[in-house]
Amino acid sequence: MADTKVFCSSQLATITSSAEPYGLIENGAIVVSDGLIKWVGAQSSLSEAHSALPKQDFGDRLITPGLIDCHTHMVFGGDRAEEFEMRLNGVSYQEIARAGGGIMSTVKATRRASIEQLVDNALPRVDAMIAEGVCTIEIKSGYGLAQEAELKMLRAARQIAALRPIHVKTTYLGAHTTPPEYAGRDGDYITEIVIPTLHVAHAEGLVDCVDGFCEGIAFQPDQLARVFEAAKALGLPIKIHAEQLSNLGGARLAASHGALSADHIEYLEEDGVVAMAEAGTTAVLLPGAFYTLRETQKPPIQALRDHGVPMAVATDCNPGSSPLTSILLAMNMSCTLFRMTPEEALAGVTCHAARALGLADRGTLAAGQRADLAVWNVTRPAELAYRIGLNPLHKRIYGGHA
Ligand code: DI6
Ligand code: FE
Repeated sequence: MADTKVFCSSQLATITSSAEPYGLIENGAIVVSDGLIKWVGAQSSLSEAHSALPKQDFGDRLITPGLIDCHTHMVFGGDRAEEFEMRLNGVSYQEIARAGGGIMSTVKATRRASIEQLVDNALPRVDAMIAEGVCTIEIKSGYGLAQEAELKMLRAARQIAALRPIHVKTTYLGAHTTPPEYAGRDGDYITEIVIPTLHVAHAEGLVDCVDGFCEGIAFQPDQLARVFEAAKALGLPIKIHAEQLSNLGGARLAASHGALSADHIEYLEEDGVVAMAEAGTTAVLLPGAFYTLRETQKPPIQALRDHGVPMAVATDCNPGSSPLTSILLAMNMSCTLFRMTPEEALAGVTCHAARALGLADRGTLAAGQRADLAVWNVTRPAELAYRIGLNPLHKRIYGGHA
């Protein structure tokens, strides 16, 4: 029992389904051995052997699972602050896009950047996440839109995992939008770039999941279906950006392919919710993009609840529609803008975020889970979603290491 210890505190939010909200355990203890949780319960129920172990008592604090940001585009070149300023000085988004700005300006900057620059630019964002107790992040490609540039983004994401104590799950988003060299030839872009690049990236071990943007300004469902078939042939899970600006039936399509998640979904209707429920597809809600784009159509939270679709919450960290690196602010926004409860918000960045990434080994405090924990200076779990702009993290415990 060399590397076995006990963490104690006055409250554990286990995020397991128990009679208590948040799966709360008062005066709780977590026995950790070799990076895994061995036992969770009340301190008064610790076995004699466990009671004799080294103990770290966090006193009057709250322990939650380490947080998970299950949807980010944190690797990219340049930034879009200038466009933000232009828009607020009266230039329209369309005018900016016609002048080569918008998402294409990020594609240009990403293609120009070296892998070292991409990593260096992303690390402060990753560090901001770590400072808020995040232990797992997803990072998408999708600003390269050409083979080498997409591979560069995915390699940068893998390098980040080697440079920081954080788990990184990579998602290949070659089907983010069609680059200018394929203008008007979306189908050819999928055939000639998206699918061949997926094969090369997969062969290099760079892809954990495959995503696509289903939208009038991006790809149609039948085009993404080809990408999903290619992913399935490689044994890779899929997810989708769907129903963000309009309803093209993207979530239904993704559910029919057994997608892990459908993300954004402001314009999702009941049939799509039902399809997701039947397929076990998680809803990923991205209030940072809703806020930045000043969207008014809210995702169908009540229908998702009624049909038992698990709801995750993420930052969507990207330079255009969600320049957000705070998972705590995403939680707050999910409550204030979408009317989720603080309990749903916390489940959304822990157990349901894990589910959106296909990870069964994290996201709750339970025996067998990874010992990724966050210790907070708060007296009740609702404070995590309630505060705006205060970081109450006391300590992050990653793989059992405080
Ligand atoms: N939805 C979004 O909101 C971002 N990508 C996507 O599929 C936009 C990305 C950008 O504007 O750079
Ligand atoms: Fe996104």
